[in-house]
Amino acid sequence: MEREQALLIVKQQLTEQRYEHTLGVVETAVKLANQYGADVKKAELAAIFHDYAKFRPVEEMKQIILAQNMPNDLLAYNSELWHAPVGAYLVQTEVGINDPEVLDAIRYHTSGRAGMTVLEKIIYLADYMEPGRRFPGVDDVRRLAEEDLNWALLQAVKNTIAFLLEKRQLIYPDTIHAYNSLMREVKGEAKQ
Ligand code: DGI
Ligand code: FE
Ligand code: FE
Repeated sequence: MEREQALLIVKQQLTEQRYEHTLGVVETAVKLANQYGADVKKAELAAIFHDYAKFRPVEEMKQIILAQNMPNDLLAYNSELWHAPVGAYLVQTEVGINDPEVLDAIRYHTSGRAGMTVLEKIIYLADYMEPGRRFPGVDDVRRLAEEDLNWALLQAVKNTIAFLLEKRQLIYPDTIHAYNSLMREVKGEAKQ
């Protein structure tokens, strides 16, 4: 699917502000894909659609998680997590995108997971550090991203976990698994 057509489709699903965020994620993801040798077209498509389900009603997302046999432990954690797997499903069924790598990048863009692909890492990181994001620590992550994808992502995941701890929120296990897996990667140990 062409960029302009994809952007028109997603624009209808989002607020103006969320659409601007999406354009920032696209710009950042394309840059990271060029830098780290990922498929630029896939990065662009995943970035365009990563928040496709962001504004679906919680009840609709819940029904999709149950009906599609998604990990139902999701329902025991923050509903902020749900738009990612539900988005992957809706982008496939409503938009007709079938590339499993693109769909996985959307599916894991919020939680992360163990053994993330380069494309998944790029989308997580682009979502975290696009130019419109302004929170403490984001500039450190932007600097790290110029040098090393894994270190930048590790810092972003660490900041996210610290933020959740500070707010006394639950932490979804895949986020912890992402952290452990990246830590093993940067330490040069076997991936797990
Ligand atoms: O959709 P966005 O706002 O662009 O960003 P996102 O998809 O990364 O959603 C982030 C929100 O999800 C963020 O405010 C933190 C929240 N969240 C809640 N529980 C968890 C979580 N994020 C992670 N990584 N893990 C959690 O367990
Ligand atoms: Fe999101
Ligand atoms: Fe986002």
